[in-house]
Amino acid sequence: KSLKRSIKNLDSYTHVRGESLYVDDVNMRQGTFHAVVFDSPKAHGKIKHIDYSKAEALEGVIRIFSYKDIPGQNEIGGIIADEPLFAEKDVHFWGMPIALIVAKTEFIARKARGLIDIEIEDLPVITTAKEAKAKGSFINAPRSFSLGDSEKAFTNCDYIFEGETFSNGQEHLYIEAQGAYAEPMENGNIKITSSTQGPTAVQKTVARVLGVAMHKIEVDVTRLGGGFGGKEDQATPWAVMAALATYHLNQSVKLILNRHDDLRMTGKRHPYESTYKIGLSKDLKILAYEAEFLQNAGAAADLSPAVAERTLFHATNSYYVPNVEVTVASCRTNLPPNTAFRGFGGPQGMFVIESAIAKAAHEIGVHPRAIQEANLLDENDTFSYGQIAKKVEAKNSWNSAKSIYDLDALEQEVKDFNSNNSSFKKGIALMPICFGISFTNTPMNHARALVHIYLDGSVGISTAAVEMGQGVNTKMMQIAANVFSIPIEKIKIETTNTTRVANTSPSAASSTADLNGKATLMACNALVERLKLVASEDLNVSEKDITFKNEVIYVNDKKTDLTWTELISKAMLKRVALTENAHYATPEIHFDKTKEKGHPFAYHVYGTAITTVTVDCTRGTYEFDSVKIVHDYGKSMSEGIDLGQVEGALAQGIGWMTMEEIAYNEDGRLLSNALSTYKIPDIFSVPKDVEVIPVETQGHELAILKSKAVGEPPLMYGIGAYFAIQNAIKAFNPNYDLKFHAPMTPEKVLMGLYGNKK
Ligand code: LUZ
Ligand code: MOS
Repeated sequence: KSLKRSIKNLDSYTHVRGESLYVDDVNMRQGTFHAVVFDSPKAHGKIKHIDYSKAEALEGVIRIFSYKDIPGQNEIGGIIADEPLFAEKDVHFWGMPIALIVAKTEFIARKARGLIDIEIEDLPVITTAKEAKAKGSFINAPRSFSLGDSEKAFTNCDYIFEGETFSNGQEHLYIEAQGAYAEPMENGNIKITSSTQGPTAVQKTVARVLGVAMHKIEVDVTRLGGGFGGKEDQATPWAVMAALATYHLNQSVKLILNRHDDLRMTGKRHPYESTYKIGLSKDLKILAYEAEFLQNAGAAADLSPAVAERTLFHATNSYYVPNVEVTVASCRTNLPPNTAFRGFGGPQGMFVIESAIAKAAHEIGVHPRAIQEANLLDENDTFSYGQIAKKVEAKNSWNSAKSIYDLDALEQEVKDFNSNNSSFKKGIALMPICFGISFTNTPMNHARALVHIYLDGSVGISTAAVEMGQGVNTKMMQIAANVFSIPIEKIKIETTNTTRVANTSPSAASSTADLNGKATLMACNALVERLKLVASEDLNVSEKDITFKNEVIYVNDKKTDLTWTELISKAMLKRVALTENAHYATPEIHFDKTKEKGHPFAYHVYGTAITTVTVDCTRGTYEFDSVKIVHDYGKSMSEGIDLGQVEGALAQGIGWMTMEEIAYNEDGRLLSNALSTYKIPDIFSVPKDVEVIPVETQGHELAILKSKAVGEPPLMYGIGAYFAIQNAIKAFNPNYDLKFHAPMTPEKVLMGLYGNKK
């Protein structure tokens, strides 16, 4: 059987015609109401008084809902129950929802919001993780991973360096803002169309807040206009609010945040303030590494403890370090609860060890890549969390990148350019990555698929996979088309719906195609086995000799007259089930949180990026000349889609490291609250040349069809952008006192070029 690997993302056809359906495109019932959220205008305080009377009196306002209208629990926290849907007595962040205004039109609801009077008594505001730590304000107890004995190892080091780093948050900026549409069904049942990565999370939380059983709540998702982690947990409150209004009013309610509301009310990637201590031998081996990560969790736990955990898992990136002691603390502040964002704490951890390496290289007087290269992971090395590294591609991808792209020549070009130019300088940096694939919370690694073959031979597939632009639906179709050997046009991926596939994990952790794809594969294989039995009776041959090829049944590789469609008809007449439900749970993985040891990841994804940048030393601006990547796809099942994931993730990673600057003032108000003050990479700021070459690997049995997970790992290639710029600054200002404070905006480049001298 041959898989068509060069396939395009099939969603692109309806995208370019403007026909793809999002929440805002749902056909509305007559009389649908529209809702707007009233949120806190202070980051921390006691609510003294709220006067809704003027808003309620506005013509067209139906009703305003607050915590008093919640029939079940006023609680939406997932990992920790510490987050109310609506504020009760106090507010904990600027943008915290207080009430929902429901009106005949969105315009009226918005106008009513401006008529609400609120009086808040100010309480002290914490905006940084360091302040939170100083005040003992934490989400939960800190966690540590350790390997060997770092304290002892430091006594044997020839070099020891310590320092601090900061990496800022990042706004998800999905094109489709958060939103949901709730409809009343019979008997108090509610159907919700939601822009969520986690339909079950929405269903469970709606049931909890309304105090009803989960079976009364149906959640349906066609696709998202982007998620990036921002809709793993934080799509839930808006769906719950719409459902609450529907519950009371017995009418459909639409709630879609506009961009300003979305930016202000939702959490982002976690900013981290960290300290490190790195110890090396004369031959540049990292003998010991310690780090303390202070995670700015915001005002509620959300997914922060899980994000923090992943920071520890990736604290040593793709290096083997024999003695490690790393600790992370989730610090409670008065920012909107920060949440999942592509990489999920991994990038923040990797930035710190790359900073430590850059610092060590600068002080010792070698190129950072000498240290990177001397410490790359090998087969059978141990990660600090106990997993033994297998099928390691760290050195393979590194060496391939060096030779395929002729690193010596690239470095020589940079050197020559720098000796011939005084007001422009080039910098080059290598960035190896190693990212663990699986939800770090082992029980979440499962999925189901429900596959129907209809009596005309067409196929419908339901899974938990949420299509958010990553092309997972196309991958599911490829899997079924390959197993059944029928054209992709005969396969439809149904919406993601909690009544067809229940109790699901969110589409996250780069694992959606692996988990749901494996379940789909199992269901399709079971159907094929059943159909072979029917064919063997019909053709009077052994089922072992039967294969399916291009919609025709073959016996011992010889074509028969029996077609796929006829076989399905025959199976129907024989009363054979043409539906299969399969369950997949990743084998082999386990983790013991009491020991912080185990085998949490199905496998790891590797790769290396070479980034070259030119810095304008008059203006502090920069342009990326090229990013040249060798990436470990395993055996990519959809080359175009996977390349798109690498390119998109790279741009997003570069944005985080260089230009995307989240700013809150000391009162906790978001200053970067519009696209005029928050810049993401556009066509003018992405690298002029991006090359991605697959490293030759065999893939992994636990990856779907040996095609490795691709969603998150390549984001971390973007970290190379920071260090490429830093190397260019060093070429201009050799006395530059290295700072590790991302993003590297042009302002910071200028300070590096002309200030910060030792
Ligand atoms: N979400 C989650 C994730 O709940 N657990 C994870 O381990 C994870 N990893 C990456 C992205 N999202
Ligand atoms: Mo995610 S950061 O929702 O995989």
